Amino acid sequence: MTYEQITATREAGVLWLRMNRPDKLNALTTTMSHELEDAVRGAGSDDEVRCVVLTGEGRGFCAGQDLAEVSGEDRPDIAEHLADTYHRLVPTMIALPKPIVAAINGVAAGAGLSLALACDVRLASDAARFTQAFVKIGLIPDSGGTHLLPRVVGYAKALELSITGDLIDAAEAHRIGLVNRVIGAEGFADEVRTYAERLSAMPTLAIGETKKLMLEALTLGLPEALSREAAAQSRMGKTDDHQEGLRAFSEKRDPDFRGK
Ligand code: T3D
Repeated sequence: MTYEQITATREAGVLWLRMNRPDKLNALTTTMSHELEDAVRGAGSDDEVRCVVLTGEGRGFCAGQDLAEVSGEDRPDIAEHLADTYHRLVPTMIALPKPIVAAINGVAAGAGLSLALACDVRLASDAARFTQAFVKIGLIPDSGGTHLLPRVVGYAKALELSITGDLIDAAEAHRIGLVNRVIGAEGFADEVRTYAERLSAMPTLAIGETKKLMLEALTLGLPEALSREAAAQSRMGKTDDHQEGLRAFSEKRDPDFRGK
């Protein structure tokens, strides 16, 4: 699929989505948001895709909403703009029944940070920086920023980052649990590829179910969580990948999972 403001490239089982407005640190326009939504949605229904990587071209990951697009007298009401953009994209990313990895190559600000938070794993280059930039322009964290950040780093740190807008580096982001791993900028692309390829060779259906169950369990009591686990495990027990996992174990070899 060809897009204007992102590139989408499939390499083996990994779909690479690159936000592609490097001169503006990949600031998000409505077009880019719609293109990302389309690509992520497509990945969900494409059996060949078993992992998605979201990253940025150039020195930025994503500087958040393109402020030029939402400045001026004829700007739409912000709620309408959010409904048309991030409120479609972020839930689509979270509901993707496959792993999605944020490869944070540079600065992630505002809605750009929210996109990283909507991914399942965050790998950061040591050149990455992070800011809940919203407050610096008199706004509140949107695009899921009030919901996702406290779940990832805890309430106190999330609130502090959100009311100060402080820019933190990759080491601090790792210390507070905002990113899973920090990788030297030089080897970043290779390490992300290795990580994504590893995920793409895993039992994709089980990963999709795990994402869904864990998210649901955040608001469930134990009995209901156990009941949903049982229903999901019953489905997983009927998959080819489960049979392959059992065979591989007994034959003392690595499993060859197919995502089915
Ligand atoms: O209406 C609605 O929907 C509201 C929704 C809001 C959601 C949000 O995301 S609000 C938050 C929006 N983002 C920001 O406020 C961040 C603004 N950018 C910055 O604070 C800084 O650029 C960074 C800290 C991210 C990076 O700083 P630095 O020094 O590394 O880069 P720079 O020199 O500031 O930026 C490089 C270029 O990117 C520059 O363009 P130029 O002057 O070379 O032509 C800069 O203007 C442009 N750029 C950076 N961020 C944005 C942007 N252009 C448009 N929108 C941006 N968000």
